[in-house]
Amino acid sequence: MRPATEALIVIDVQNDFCPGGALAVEGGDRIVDPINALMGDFQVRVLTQDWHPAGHSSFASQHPGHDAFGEIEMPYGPQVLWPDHCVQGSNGAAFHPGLNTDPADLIIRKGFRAAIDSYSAFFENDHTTPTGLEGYLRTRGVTALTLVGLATDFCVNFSAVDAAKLGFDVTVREDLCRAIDLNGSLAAARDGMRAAGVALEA
Ligand code: VGL
Ligand code: ZN
Repeated sequence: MRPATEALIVIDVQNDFCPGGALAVEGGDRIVDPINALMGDFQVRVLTQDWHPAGHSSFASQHPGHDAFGEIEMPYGPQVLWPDHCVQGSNGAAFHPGLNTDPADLIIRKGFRAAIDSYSAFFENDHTTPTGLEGYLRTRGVTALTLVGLATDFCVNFSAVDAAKLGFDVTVREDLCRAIDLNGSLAAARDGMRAAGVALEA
């Protein structure tokens, strides 16, 4: 058993990011069972849930003339446009049915503000609006994080880099993540995580 100073953060293991979902990540469902098993090793377990209102500004459907997986400039910087996904209350936003959510101490939702996306579990895409997760972990005395989930190159990556910048000791278990890999985004994410001091383990 890991000490109480270590938390497992399970990122966005939701139907829409699994095969058959709106923004399916290849093999996304294959990480579910081993993540369930890994939860047994940690005393502190947090799940995140991508949780967008219908018509969210990250959806390509809201930007006439723009296609999904293209990029636009938002007031807070560049934003990839996505197919409609993880709409609050939809089956796509639900956790994968095989994920054991009972051991979770905290489920944190993100991306619920219509005008701003939130890849990271710590900050929205303006890199300044906090989600509150930092305070939760610090007040529980957590100093080290292991991250798993979907997708490696977006929400896992942004969460890992933010956590490292905040001073947490961060490990990403790449074998328990799967990537979208858009125009080299996986390689860039791996470089960025390493540069931020994140340990990549397979
Ligand atoms: C994610 C794209 C859009 C993720 C969430 O969980 O990696 N990616 N929303
Ligand atoms: Zn999203």
